[in-house]
Amino acid sequence: MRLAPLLAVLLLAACSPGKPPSYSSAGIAVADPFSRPAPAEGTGAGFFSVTNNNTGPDVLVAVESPVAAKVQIHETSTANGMMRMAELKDGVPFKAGQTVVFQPGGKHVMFIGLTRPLKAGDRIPATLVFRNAGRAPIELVVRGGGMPGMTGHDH
Ligand SMILES: [Cu+2]
Repeated sequence: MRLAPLLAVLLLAACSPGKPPSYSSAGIAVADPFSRPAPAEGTGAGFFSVTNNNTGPDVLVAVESPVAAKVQIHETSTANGMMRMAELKDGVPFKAGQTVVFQPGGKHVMFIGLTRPLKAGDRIPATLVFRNAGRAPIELVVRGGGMPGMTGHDH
């Protein structure tokens, strides 16, 4: 019977103030959503890991946020020593039960034309829009320094 230790761990996690937030709605779980500081009218990025806990496949078709004029789903890749970003116009497919990690150097959300500065400690509202599961609202915590490797990229 492993239930008691598991409960203790869950309670501990829930009470720990430093724990990164996680969200779950419509069968979609989002862990540790975060962003980096960025100036108003600049470009910000969002990272998290997303799990499709539903029984069928799904597609993350869009991300919405009031903090930017435009929000796109991007993927960074390196070819011949050059780093480039491309918009994933068809979204990000998920199998049932699959977790996809959005992280620096890989898939990320791009906040283009920030309507306000993103400062460390801020929480940015955003909504992940899935083809089947629908809308999953989250908040990204702004933390850390600037975004090395993100400057100089033309959007
Ligand atoms: Cu990008």
